[in-house]
Amino acid sequence: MVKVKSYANIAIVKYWGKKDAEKMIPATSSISLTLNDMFTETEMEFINDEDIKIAVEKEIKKNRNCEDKFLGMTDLFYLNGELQDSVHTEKISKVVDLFRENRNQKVKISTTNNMPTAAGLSSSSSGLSAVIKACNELFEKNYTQSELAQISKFGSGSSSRSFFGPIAAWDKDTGEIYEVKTNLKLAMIVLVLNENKKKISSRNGMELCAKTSTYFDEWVKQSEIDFINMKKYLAENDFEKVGTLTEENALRMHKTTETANPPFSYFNEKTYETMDFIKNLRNNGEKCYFTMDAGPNVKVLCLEEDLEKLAGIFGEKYKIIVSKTVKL
Ligand code: 2P0
Repeated sequence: MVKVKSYANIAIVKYWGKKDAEKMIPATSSISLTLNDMFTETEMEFINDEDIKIAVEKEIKKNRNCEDKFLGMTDLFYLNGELQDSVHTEKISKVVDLFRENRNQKVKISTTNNMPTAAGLSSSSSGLSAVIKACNELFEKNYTQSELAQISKFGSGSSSRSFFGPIAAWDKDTGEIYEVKTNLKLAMIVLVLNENKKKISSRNGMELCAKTSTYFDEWVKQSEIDFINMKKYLAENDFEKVGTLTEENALRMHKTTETANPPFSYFNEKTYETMDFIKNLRNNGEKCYFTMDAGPNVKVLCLEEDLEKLAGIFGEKYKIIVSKTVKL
């Protein structure tokens, strides 16, 4: 059995749209923070048909009338202790296929997230990258971090950035995934406004925006400038400019949802209130900036030195996850 740990990442320049879905070429280059306190732990081992039969029978006994959900399972996938149905398992099986020689090499994967799953808290980035790391060990491939990142993007684009930290970039033109250097010690506070699963997955959301948003071409053009500038501001250790651009880039990404057909939004009322709250704090001298992904939750970008103080302020009003970045 192998056991691995992988970290979630949150983008400060967003990946939103695919130029070529088959080759996994993103429409936009992206930059993210890899977070020390938002992670997935994954165990993986080889199993046989009998193991699958026993596990499925146990599940059916526990929960009658669910036989159909577990038909044709070829691997076992447990998420936070619960056996996942064949549809969810198949998604992970396809990722394992990138490593195994044939489907007779069956595996049991047990994964635990220390954060809510699929609420736009980037559990897919840590989850997928953890499966890739586990496969690398179980199938004894010895791939480098760069090679693993390149494989991981086929599981989920954002997961590829979790192989580098504290800051990672994914370049749309060269395809490279690499560490970005800065002397800034960045950190994040996730404000958990809603723990429910998101209504529109990132994959479907970005596809709809790329196909129908009247703002999409402009988003792609501006994002190219944002990517260059963000790298410059990080190299210059200019936190104010990094923060300001983080907010601007996030709002531009979300503008593509408002201008899609049909239009949609990942935000709720609390998201808007929270953005205002953060702006007010800033007007009062606090160094903090917001960003949002494919869900209503707000992530606060700050400096590590202000983490404790800001956690105190946000903790009074919100359920929070506080995280430094991790050096990989
Ligand atoms: C990001 N997101 O850069 C952006 C911002 C969400 C909003 O990458 O289709 O789950 O598997 O490549 O990686 C989430 O997208 O999508 C994401 P696929 P993924 O973090």
